[in-house]
Amino acid sequence: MPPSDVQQFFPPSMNVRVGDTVTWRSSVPTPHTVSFLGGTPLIVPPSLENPKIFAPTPAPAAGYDGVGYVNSGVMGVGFPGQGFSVNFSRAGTFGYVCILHISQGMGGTINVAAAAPAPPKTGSGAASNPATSMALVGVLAVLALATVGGARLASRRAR
Ligand SMILES: [Cu+2]
Repeated sequence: MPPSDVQQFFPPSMNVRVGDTVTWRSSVPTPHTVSFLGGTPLIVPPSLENPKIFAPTPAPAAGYDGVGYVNSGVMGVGFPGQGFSVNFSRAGTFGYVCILHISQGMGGTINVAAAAPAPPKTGSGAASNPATSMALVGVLAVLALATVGGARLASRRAR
């Protein structure tokens, strides 16, 4: 049996909170994208040569609210990007796809819950902005993975 190539994100869905940042990483040579269409039409043609797909379209600095096109650009070993991060500014369920493999159903979902309530004031004066702290401690690393010949799937959560 020849080596197979599994086109999927791992894990396929993730639960985070408003203010969290999700990072996708790829360590495989197969090109992939992490693309939130956010109500925009699918970019065609879905090819590596299409500059709208090849180049990153980062999320707004204030965070992604689920509206509009956000794209990692082509990621993978040998391609410009190996990682891509999106900070989420609004609660909701946001689907994303790999434009290059959308016909194979390669997609995922980020479920964004409301931000955690602020911790009680301690009076120490050292409390930081809860949203900022959440963004720093809430970084999740997700492998957007295709496997070739049984390469190990990996998922990492940094806290
Ligand atoms: Cu893909």
